[in-house]
Amino acid sequence: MIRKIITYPNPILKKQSSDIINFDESLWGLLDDMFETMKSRDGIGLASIQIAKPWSVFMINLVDEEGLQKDENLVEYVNPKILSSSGTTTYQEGCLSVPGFYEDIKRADKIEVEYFNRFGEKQFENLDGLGAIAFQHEFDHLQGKLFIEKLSFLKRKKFEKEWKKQLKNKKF
Ligand code: QAP
Ligand code: CO
Repeated sequence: MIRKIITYPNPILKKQSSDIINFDESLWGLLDDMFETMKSRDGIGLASIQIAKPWSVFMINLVDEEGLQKDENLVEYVNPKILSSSGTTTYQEGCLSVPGFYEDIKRADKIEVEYFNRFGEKQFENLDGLGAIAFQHEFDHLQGKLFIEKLSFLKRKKFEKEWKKQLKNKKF
């Protein structure tokens, strides 16, 4: 089922997500809905809180070398943790909860992570490039943080101005 994606400044987006305890049908149903919802909006990443469920879950579906987004490249992250990070990189980020706004964000370049898959099996991954950026962006959602909170004071002002204008135009 396609769910509604909540958008800034909905206060739900500021909630802390809680760890999954039972890897059962309720988790699988959530993950399936998230995938359907993310695909319907051409997203590459989605956290559970964006469909108003404060569970420690997100997914990432990057495009391959040919620029194709394939279902089999979907990775579901349950109860994720960042074990270590190094380097810095900058990327023009966007977010389905802040539609139409993109800005350069600085993050770690390489990360080592652990998480559980939907069956409760523990996994480890080393991420770099867009994978590392997407993981950190989604991980922030679990702490109730949006990428716009990482902007400089001036860039944040620019965002708030653009956002107000957009709201008035009733695009969303
Ligand atoms: C998070 O973002 C991310 O504004 C996922 O109008 C960000 O899927 C991962 C989207 C940066 C890696 C790098 C945004 C779609 C999708 C929009 C997304 C929009 C339509 C954002
Ligand atoms: Co986001």
